[in-house]
Amino acid sequence: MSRYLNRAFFSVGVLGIALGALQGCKPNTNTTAAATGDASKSFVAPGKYDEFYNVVSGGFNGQIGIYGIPSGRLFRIVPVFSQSAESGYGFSEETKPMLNTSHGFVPWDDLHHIALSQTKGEHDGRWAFANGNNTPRLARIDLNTFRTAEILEIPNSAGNHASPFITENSEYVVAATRFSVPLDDQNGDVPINTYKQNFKGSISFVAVDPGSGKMSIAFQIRTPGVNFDLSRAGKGKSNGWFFFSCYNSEQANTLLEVNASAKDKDFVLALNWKKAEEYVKAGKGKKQAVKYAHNVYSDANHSATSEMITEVLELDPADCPDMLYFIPCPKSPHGTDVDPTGEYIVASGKLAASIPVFSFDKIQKAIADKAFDGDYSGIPVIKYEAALKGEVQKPGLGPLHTEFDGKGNAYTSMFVSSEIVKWSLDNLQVLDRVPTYYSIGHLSIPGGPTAKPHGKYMIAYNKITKDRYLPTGPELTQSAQLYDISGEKMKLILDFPTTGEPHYAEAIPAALIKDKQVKIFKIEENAHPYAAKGEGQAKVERKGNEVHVWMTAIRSHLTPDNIEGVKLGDNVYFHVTNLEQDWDVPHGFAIKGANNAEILIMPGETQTLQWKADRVGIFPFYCTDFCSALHQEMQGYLRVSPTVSNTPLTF
Ligand code: K7E
Ligand code: RUQ
Ligand code: CUA
Repeated sequence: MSRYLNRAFFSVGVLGIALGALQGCKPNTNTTAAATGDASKSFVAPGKYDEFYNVVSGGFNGQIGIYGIPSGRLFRIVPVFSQSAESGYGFSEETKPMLNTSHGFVPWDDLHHIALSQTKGEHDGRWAFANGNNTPRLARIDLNTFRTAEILEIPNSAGNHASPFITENSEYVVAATRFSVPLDDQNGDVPINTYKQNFKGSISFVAVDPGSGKMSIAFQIRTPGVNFDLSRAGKGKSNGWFFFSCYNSEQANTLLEVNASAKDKDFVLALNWKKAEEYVKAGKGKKQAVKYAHNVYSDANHSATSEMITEVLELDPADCPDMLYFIPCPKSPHGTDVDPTGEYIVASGKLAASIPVFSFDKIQKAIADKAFDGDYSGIPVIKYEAALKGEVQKPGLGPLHTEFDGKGNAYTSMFVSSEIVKWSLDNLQVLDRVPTYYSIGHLSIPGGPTAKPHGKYMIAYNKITKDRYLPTGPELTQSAQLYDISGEKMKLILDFPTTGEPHYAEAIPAALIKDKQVKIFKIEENAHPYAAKGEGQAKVERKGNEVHVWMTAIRSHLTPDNIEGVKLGDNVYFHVTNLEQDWDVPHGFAIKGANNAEILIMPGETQTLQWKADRVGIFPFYCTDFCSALHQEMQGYLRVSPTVSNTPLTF
C-alpha cells in the first residue's frame, strides 16, 4: 500500500480527530528502552544456520529477497519480474521469454505478496508464488533452486493485487484485480465516466498441477466493478471458501480518496469455490477470447518458452447462484485474514475505528436462514450482525493486516499509529501493543497463514525508517523489525534493512528445504541445443550475420579464447556451458560493450549472451565470478573486422 496513505487520512479527515501530529510518522520517538531491543535473541553465531528461511517480497524492485530468521541476514535476491544484471536473468537469451507478456517484453513489476505451497494446511517446501501487481502476472519460484520457474499473465485484470493467496492443498492460487476495467474482448475505448456500466472486476482461479506445480487458469469469475484488495483461502472447516476484501463499492472512477470512502461500509466477498468448480463441471462457463502469456523455464533445457493463450473460461454470477456473498465491512477494508482453525475471518478497515471479526459458522447459518440485507449488483449481502462474531474495540489507528500464532492470539498491524496490537481471538480483548519504527504495512509470523503457525517470531515490514539507520541521502533503506512473541509481551529483538519495498513475506522452517537444494546440474542431462559438453565440442559458426559461439568454461580458461572473423554489425551469441560439476563454482561471462549485462552460469548449465559487434577492433571477454586463484587469467579476445574484410572465422 502507499506510504502516502496517512496523508489521505488527513485530507479526508475521516477519523475526525487531530492526526496532524502523526504526519511525520513518528508517534513514538522517545528512543529509549522501547525503541531498542534485546538483540542477543536474534544472534546467530558465525558458522551457524538460521532457523527459518524468510521469503520477502521486494515491492517495486520486482524481486524476492531471501533472509535468515532470526538473524535478518540476506542470502539471495531472486529476480522474478525484473531483469537482474547480477545473474543475467531477463538478459540471457534463455530467460528473456520469462518476461514476455501480451504487451511484449515487460522487464519490471511491482511484487507485493508471497504464498508458499501447502499440503493439508501446512508448508510443504515446494514452491513460492508471487504476484505482479502492475502488468497482471503470477510467478512460481522453485524452492529447490530459488529460481523463477514460471510466469503466467492474467487477462481481464489491471493490477493483480489480491494475489497469490493459496488453498490449503495448493489446488489454486487466486488472482483478483485491483482495478476494474472493461473486459479484454470488448472495445475498451469507452468514456471513463461510464465506469458503472462498462467496468468489471475479475477473480481468476489458477490451478496448480500437484506434480509439476505448473499453473493454468481454470476459470475466472466476473464480478461487479469493485476494487479487490486482499484475500485469504478458508482452511479446515472453511476450506472450499475464499474471502476477499473489496473497497470502492461506490464504484467511483475519480478522486477515490474521497469518493471511494463515501459509504460507511465496503465489503468482504465470501466465495464458495467448490460451488464454482461444480458450475464449471456442469458447463456453466463461457469461453471468452483473450490473449495472455504463459512462460515456463525448463531445468533440462536450461531455457524458457513463452506461449500466448487465447481463451479463458468465464463464470457469470448471474448464472451461478449460491456462489458469492457480500458481507458489509467498515470503511475501506485492506487485509482479510483467516485464523488457523478457519473459523474467524478478520477484516481490517483502514479508516475504521474497530476490527470486525466474522465467524464462518455464523456466515453459513446466515446463508441458510437467508439473513440478507438486499443485494449488491445481484449478489446477496449478508447482514453485518448475522456474520459478525464481534469487533475488537479501540485497537489503534489504520489496521491493515493480521497474523496468528496458533495459540489463540491475533496480531494486527496499525499503519497510522505505527504499532502492532496483539489481541485474543476468544474474547477480542487487546492484550498487548508494541511500537514499530515506523508506519508498518504487513507483518508476518512464520507459518502465520497456515493451519499450524510456528509462533516464536514476528516480523514487521515498515514503510518509513527515519532515524533508524545511518542516512543515505534522500532515500533511506527499507526496514524490517523482528519481535520475540514467545512470551505474553511482544519484544523487539532486531532491526534489519531490506531491499525494494517489502509488502508480505512468509517464513518457512529451514529443515523443510535446506537439504533439498539443487547443488549442480548434471552435465550429461544438459539438453540445451547449444551445449558444448566438453572442450572438444567448442566451436564457432556463422549463420548470415549471426555468429554462434559454443563456449566452455572450466577452472581456469574459456574455450575458445581467441575468436577472429566477426564482422561489424554481426550479432554474436555466446553459448557458455559451465563444465564444472562441483557445488558453488559458477563462472560468469561478459564482453566489452556489454549490451546485455553479463551471465552467470551454474555448474552443468548453458546460458547465452547476445552481443552486437558495434565497431571494428579487439574486444576482451572474461569470467566475471572469482572462481580460482587463476580467475584473473580466465579471459580471451574477439576481433571485429570491417564488413568487407576477408578475415576468415577462426577460433
Ligand atoms: Cu498492505 Cu500491497 Cu499487501 Cu503492501 S499491501 S502493506
Ligand atoms: S580481483 S578478489 Cu578484481 Cu582483486 Cu577480485
Ligand atoms: Cu571462472 Cu572466474
